[in-house]
Amino acid sequence: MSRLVAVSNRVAAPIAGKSAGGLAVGVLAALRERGGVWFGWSGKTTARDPGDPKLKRSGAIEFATIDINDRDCDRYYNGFSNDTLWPLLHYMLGFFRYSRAEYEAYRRVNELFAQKLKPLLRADDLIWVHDYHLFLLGSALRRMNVAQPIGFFLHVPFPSFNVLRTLPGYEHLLSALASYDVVGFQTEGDLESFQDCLKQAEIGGEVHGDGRVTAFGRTFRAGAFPIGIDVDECQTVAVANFESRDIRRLAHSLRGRKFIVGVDRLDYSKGLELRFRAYEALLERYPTALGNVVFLQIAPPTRTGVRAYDSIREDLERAAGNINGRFAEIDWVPIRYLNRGYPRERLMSILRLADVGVVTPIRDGMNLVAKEYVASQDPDDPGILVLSTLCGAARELDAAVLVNPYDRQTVADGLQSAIAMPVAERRERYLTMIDVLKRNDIHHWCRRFTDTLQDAASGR
Ligand code: GDG
Repeated sequence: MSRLVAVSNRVAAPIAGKSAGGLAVGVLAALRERGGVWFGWSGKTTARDPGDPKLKRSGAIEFATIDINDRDCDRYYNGFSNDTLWPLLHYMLGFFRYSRAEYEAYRRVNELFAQKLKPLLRADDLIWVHDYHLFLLGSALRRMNVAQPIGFFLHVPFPSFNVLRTLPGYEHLLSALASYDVVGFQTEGDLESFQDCLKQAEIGGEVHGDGRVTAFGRTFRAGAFPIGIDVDECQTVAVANFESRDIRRLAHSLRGRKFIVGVDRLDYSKGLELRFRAYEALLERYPTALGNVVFLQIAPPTRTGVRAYDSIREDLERAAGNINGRFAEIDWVPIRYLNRGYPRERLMSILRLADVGVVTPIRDGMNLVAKEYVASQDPDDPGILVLSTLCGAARELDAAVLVNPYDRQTVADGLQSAIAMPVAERRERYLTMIDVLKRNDIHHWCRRFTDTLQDAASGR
């Protein structure tokens, strides 16, 4: 079997359970099974030449990390990746900014990744590039005559052409994608958007019926590969920590009240303020909820230093303060808002404890928390998932209570119906969803992508 070389902007620290972020969780689980190399940025910057990658082995995974040049790092990461591409790909043009200097830095960092990765490669490697920070890596590697199979997986949505063309030079991104042997998306909808972009007159691409597309003089595969989770790991961890002191303390503090939980990186795409307002609507519309429901939102900060992320933190603190000020009693606080990360084991047990998992992004490629919430439940007395129709996971988890996150009344009604749902219906919905999760777990996702990549490259 070929060696798998995964490449992403950041690599997870080789310590289990420390990472907050879907890409890291997914790639780590995939590499744990198969072994291989994980190449990416160390998180540090340097004023000098970054030198050779630092290598560190942990079990079956070899971590290879490089520093990035001072002058490019901020423009590449906070700038083009997170202030330009992230809002663009999430259809959130209100946050979109563009600077050519930032794009140039992005291009140079993609070149740097290629230069530093190339010497580590073996002839029979499969290279799997992850996410929007590295759209240009495949083309940079090809220019350096790297002939190994290279696949690309986009963890976030792919927008429609009318949104994509907001980006000056969007053609360069599309043409860079044509350097890969396989380009993978989370959902059929994202795939269709991509195919539609290629078919535009100015691109002149062609979509063949067999999963192949032709554009920019190259024929390659494009497909939907919805990412899964490690269902067994999730269940095991959730159960193993359920009796820990922390979880018992949490359970005790609830005093038999219904418990709603949300876990999201602090990101404007996750719809947190709307969610808080929907919870407020629940308290307004359903007097039985007053004093009888607790909502815990865990939101570890990410991308601190990017303007939009600093202000969302303030907005949320204000909203939580408002709602608590309005409804709290001396022995009950409606929202517990925790602005920090937790170890994975604790998180999975908290999910298991919750009667309702609320996952209401306003746009999300997939959303692993939705899947983890379902997987962590007790099959005899499962909680129920309230899920946004605007995330990729809604396609597979259509037995959840589906809501449009922009409509606070609908979300409030969804929360209430989840709280009041009889156990027989909860079990039925759980069985439907757990079955989907087991059939398309993280191992299946990894195998499907790498098999397609191997196959595409051998037919090249
Ligand atoms: C991107 C796409 C796509 C969260 N807080 C903590 C923590 N987490 C873990 C969760 C989950 C992961 O981070 C978050 O994954 P999501 O999928 O929900 O969201 P993104 O980070 O935006 O992920 C997304 C994903 O990539 C995979 O393709 O689904 O659409 O945006 O696993 O449990 N983990 C720990 N402490 C925390 O406080 N340890």
